[in-house]
Amino acid sequence: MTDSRRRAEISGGGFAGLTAASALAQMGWSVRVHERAAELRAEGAGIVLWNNSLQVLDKIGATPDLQARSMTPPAYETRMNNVIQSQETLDGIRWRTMTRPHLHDTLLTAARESGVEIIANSEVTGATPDGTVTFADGSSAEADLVIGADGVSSAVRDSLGIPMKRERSRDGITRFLVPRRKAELQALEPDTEWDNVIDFWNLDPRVLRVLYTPANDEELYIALMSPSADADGSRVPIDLELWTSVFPQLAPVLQDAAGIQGRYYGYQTTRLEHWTDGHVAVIGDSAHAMCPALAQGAGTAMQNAWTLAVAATAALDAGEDLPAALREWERLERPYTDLAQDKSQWYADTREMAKGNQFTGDSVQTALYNPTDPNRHEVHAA
Ligand code: FAD
Ligand code: 3HM
Repeated sequence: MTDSRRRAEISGGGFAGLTAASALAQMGWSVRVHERAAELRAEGAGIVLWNNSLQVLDKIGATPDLQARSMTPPAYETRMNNVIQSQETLDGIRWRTMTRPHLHDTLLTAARESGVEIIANSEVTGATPDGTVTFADGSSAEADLVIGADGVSSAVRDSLGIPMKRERSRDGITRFLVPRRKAELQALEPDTEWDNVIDFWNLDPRVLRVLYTPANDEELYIALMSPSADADGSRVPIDLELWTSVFPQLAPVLQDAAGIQGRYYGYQTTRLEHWTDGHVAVIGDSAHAMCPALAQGAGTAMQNAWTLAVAATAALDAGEDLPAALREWERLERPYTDLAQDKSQWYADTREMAKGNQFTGDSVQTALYNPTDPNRHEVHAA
């Protein structure tokens, strides 16, 4: 029997690709995800998600799984030279911290349970606007919708020749997952609430920052920031003596980090002239890699994955032209992502987050967005 369902071919089994896959499969599509790597797993350490992506996880049925191994810290605390600048309790804002492997496992489970076919060792080499996707083994496939969710070096995006601008910032970060060691930290600084996210900044005499983010009861995400021009600050494995001399209160967890190779990641922003071409759309880092200041790269990837699935399904249900519907999707949705990108880049360039009390106004607009609300464009003018 032939499969009469709509077909989607997705390049990339990261947060964007798996979210789009689950959404489309649940809307009745036949979906294949092609992942270049031999195994489906997440690189990196910890992650923060906000209302915009948590709403999408609700819709694809992944929330119970996610909740089981994630947390909402009591506050986002900012310190300068170890002096508290602010403790933002983020009242009324839904947010959660977790490890990246846990988020990825959660999305993989949702995709498998939704009937998505996930193919590892399958490298996409490109796509054409008519909905053809080509693979490294020389084969090709046709689809109603092709999604490029293949990250910052996207083959789908590059094969379409979409003009792109890339900007690099002066700072960057090395990320680690280490044991919490709460009792040891408490012994060093008994008055500290070690369940908080704590953003430890030092700007003078040297720019070094540790973003301390509990991910669950056992695991801690720490991100060590320094300018790329600072050879010792950006060295991997980390220079333990340097980091403990500036952050002695974090010595036990810095010691664990020093035992991990790590990779220094320079902040960058990429902007595309357009996100769609015919039957092809790009989402996530493929379309809009951003600085991590507002912790919205994956969040906007998942938000765009959901709204793309809804827009494509609605267009085909109504017998409308899909390429036109994809262009309209970009027009309506892109401003929310552009805002997060611009603001994150501004924070990365100015280091203004060090002042504390930054999660207000424009900085939380994307976090508060609800991509699953049919009236969202009236409620949240971008
Ligand atoms: P990726 O995660 O890069 O996934 C792309 C997938 O495609 C990979 O599995 C890759 O193997 C596969 N692939 C690539 N090429 C091909 C091909 N040709 N064929 C088939 N498969 C292919 N975001 C947040 O929301 N919150 C945070 O707290 C946060 N913190 C961050 C901290 C740092 C330091 C950094 C650097 C980023 C952070 N981000 C955060 C951003 C977030 O990590 C990314 O935006 C997100 O991972 C992008 O997901 P993606 O699925 O688009 O791309
Ligand atoms: C969660 C998070 N927030 C901010 C940064 C940053 O500014 O580098 C990184 C993060 O993982």
